Amino acid sequence: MGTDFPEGFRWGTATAAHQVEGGNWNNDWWAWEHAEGTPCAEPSGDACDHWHRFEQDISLLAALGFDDYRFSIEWSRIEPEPGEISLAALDHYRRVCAACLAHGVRPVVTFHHFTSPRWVAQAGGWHDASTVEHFVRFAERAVAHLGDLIGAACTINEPNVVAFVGYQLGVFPPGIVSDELFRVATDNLLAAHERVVPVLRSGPGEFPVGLTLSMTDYQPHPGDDPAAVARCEEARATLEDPYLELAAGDDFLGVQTYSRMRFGPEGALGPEDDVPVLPMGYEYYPDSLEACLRRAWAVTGGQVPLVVTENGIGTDDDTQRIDYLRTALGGVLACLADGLDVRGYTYWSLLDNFEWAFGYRPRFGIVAVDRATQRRTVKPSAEWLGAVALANSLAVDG
Ligand code: GCO
Repeated sequence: MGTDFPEGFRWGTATAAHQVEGGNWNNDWWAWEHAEGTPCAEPSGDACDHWHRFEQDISLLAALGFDDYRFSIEWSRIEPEPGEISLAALDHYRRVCAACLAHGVRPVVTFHHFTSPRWVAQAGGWHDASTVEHFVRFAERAVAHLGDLIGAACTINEPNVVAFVGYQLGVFPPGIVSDELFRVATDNLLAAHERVVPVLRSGPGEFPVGLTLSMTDYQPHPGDDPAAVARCEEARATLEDPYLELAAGDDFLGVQTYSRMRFGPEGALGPEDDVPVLPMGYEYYPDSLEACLRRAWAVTGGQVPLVVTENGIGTDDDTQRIDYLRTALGGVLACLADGLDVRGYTYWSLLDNFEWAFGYRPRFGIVAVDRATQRRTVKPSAEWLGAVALANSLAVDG
């Protein structure tokens, strides 16, 4: 297996509005962070002040060697009240797209990345069908204003996580634990994606459209135990397959993978002895990316181009980050060598940022942020990954 990626393979890095912009007070996550008994470690606050510093950050990622910048637009800024559109917010995101293009970077725009306006949450959120209609209307308005500058569009980020963590674990808003509402929310998220794809394809502008799916390398232990195998299959059938089936009609499928999860006959098993555990609580397991790319390819029948729209590691050990990346990217090369159509790799994240309920503790960034001063510091992993991007090859290691 070679070390070179195919001609045209794209290299990107990613953020999400609520995790980096700061001051997103009008959405369900800000309310969740300040709610009585919240599971959140801390509030997002000013985050990385990316709302004001986006130009500097885009200039930095371009200088490092990245082709793509994946970011999300914040619904609660664009539509602060039902039907009330902020042209100032839309113009802000036009400036973000324009800054990308001015630096030779393709803007990859996510239309929903975990957060919804307070008024949407108060109207029922994803377990109310009205949210589908509201999201379609929002997407129509946003693409009308931004479409001519968009390079690629992700409809909804990890809809399976929005449903599972919000309605089965109760750790994300609305913090409900209900099998029935989990199913309703899942159906609404699937419907929202299906309805918004043609909306985004209608332009203005012409760009590929897809969803980004959280995928996990589910492993039965022991490997041949029927009950353990059944638990893995149940997790895939519930959390991944409905989205993979829907993606069959899309221009790409965004695969977002970080680690594995082991199931024994009785249920989920914790980290395996002697396998490092990361601040997120899951194992250091970079081989998971190849496994999930192969599964996505198989389930979609090899008909949908794949893009790694998130992969990375929350760690304070930047050498460990480079080791993780080297193995994960080796897995991408193995997939390419076997004919899988993988179009690009986007590292999560450009900046150390607000990691949802975990707060700022897990550091996924290749660029450190001093949140007292907002000073950015490029980590060695940023230089390394940027060199891989510029060479389009893992051979940078010599
Ligand atoms: C997710 C989200 C990101 C996370 C990242 C690290 O996958 O949960 O897309 O917002 O920050 O994955 O956990």
